[in-house]
Amino acid sequence: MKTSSIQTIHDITPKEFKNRYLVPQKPIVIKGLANAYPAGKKWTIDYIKDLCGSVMVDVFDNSNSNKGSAFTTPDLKMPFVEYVNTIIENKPTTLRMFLFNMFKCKPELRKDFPCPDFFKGILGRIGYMFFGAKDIKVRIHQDIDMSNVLLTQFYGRKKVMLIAPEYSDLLYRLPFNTHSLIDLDNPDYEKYPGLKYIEVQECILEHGDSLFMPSGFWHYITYVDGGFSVSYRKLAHSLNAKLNGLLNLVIYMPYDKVMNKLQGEKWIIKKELMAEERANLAIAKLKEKEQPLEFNIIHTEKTTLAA
Ligand SMILES: O=C(O)CCC(=O)C(=O)O
Repeated sequence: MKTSSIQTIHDITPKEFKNRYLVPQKPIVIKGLANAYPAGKKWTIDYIKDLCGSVMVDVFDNSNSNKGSAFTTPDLKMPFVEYVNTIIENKPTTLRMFLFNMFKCKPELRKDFPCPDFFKGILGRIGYMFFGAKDIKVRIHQDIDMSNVLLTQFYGRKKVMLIAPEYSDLLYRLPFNTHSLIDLDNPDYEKYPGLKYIEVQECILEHGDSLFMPSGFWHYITYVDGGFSVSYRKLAHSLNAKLNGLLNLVIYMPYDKVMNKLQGEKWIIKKELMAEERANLAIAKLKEKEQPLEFNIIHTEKTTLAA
């Protein structure tokens, strides 16, 4: 596994974003982007708590591993204020909130942080909030609709690890969904040898920073502190990714859900075996590519010695 840091910049124009990052599908951190908007100062955790405190929110339990399939049904419902207090007080919890549709709940928030110009598109009006306590991990996944994502941090720090979609087979992607069972914090190279070949790009987001996650990029997130962020989405740039997103939503995810219901653990084992086969094939292809090079070196050395 090779690791590098995601490039950081301080400013960006729509043209630069399109040419340097969106079209080549390259991740980038834009430092302090939110500070150019009223939300940069205004959206403290207490402000959000006071504004949305009485709203009943869906909460998901990370300890309910939901092995190999998407979290779709919340484990609990509670007043927002109750959940946010666990973050503010830094209390340990396995509960997190994701895909909280903030603008539906409080439309007045939109003017404080509208979708930045360079990221505008037909999905630009959908803003989701994500909340988590210190040390919460967001398991490695791709977003099911394969959209591009702009994730902006407003409170606390978050470590994000990204892996390009071309490594999906080597990451042991489970068929029919967008998850993998590998643990990037403790990569088990014996069980998952494909991990030796993947490249991870990482960053730590602090207050106001925005991360562009290109379409289909795998992400694994650790809440360094309790905190919250907001994401905007933009349709995938390539037709292929758009089509994959659509297939995930209308065919693969519903099929996976039905099979989970019908076969339970058996279905997961089948998917794991399929993931392993795909990874072994990808490893064999990589080795095949390396071989002619080794052969050439040995061959050249022998010819030189003979001369
Ligand atoms: O920050 C989080 O809690 C999760 C973010 C995420 O997975 C996403 O934006 O797709």
